[in-house]
Amino acid sequence: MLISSIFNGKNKKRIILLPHNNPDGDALGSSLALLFYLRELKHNVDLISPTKYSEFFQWLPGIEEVIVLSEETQFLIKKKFINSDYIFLIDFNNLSRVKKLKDFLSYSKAKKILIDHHPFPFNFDFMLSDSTVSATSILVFRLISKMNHLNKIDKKIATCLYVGLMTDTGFFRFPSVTSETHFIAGKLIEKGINIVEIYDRLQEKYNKNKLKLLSKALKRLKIIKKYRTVYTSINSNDIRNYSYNSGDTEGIITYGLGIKNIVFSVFFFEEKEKYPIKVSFRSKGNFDVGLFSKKHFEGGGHKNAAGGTLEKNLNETIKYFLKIIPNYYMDLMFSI
Ligand SMILES: [Mn+2]
Repeated sequence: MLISSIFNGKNKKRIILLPHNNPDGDALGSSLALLFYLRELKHNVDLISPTKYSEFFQWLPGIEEVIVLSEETQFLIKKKFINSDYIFLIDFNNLSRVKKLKDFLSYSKAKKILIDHHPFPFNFDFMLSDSTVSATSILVFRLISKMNHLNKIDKKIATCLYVGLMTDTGFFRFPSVTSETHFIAGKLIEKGINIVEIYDRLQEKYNKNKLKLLSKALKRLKIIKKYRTVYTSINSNDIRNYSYNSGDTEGIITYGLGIKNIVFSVFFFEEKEKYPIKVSFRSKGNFDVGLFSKKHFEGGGHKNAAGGTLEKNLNETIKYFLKIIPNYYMDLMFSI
């Protein structure tokens, strides 16, 4: 294996860990776990985030180590990119997800290693890509396990990986959950993590503004019984009124799927007063929202969770969606 030399501890390397923008629990959890692990192997490791992470993750072990790209840090980061031997691309499959760091990546002669579970990834020097697993954290666990280093997983690493598992599986309930997911969770619990505390931390997701945004979205929720579909939206007015922070609309989309017989939930998000409109999709059963998004919203994703965009205003985007949806009558009918 090309990268095994990183893990046998013989040569010290300069390594950058790079999660996607607005890193979620899996991106941060996987990256922080790798940070601890690779430092344990005596490498020189930096964790660099293309954008700020949500305050919600401020409690994660090692989070203070994350260097966020900004006016002040950009020169330091550029230097690190130029001088690095390896760059790990974590929990994303497309370079558009690292924003401005895309340019830095192209300057860097470092070997690029993708660790990710999204389908149809770009090609890099080394690929640890498996779209059948529910979280990138699983791939990190597999990697450490393959290197016979399970003994190096301490409570901090285990906590980070467990957060990745929890958040990307919706607390172990998505269809991507397998016996391996639970096997790994079990191994992490053996490391002494506090699962009650982690669960509580991950549930503390509301502040006043976020709850107000959610209530706006729920009030606006539309149900189209015939197509087993629900949709709702948040517009730029809402964002101004409730001083929106990145991540505040997270989870809104999942509420609609809790309605009996609904298999398709859509969330339209007018983040700024301009195009494009961001659209998120969730489904239950066989209805493939990844393909749906790819075909109609220049997006993509997994079978049951995907996102895309449209270069129209909010009303036009919803109209466009309502025009398409009758074509999927049979697919939605027989999704489950
Ligand atoms: Mn993930």
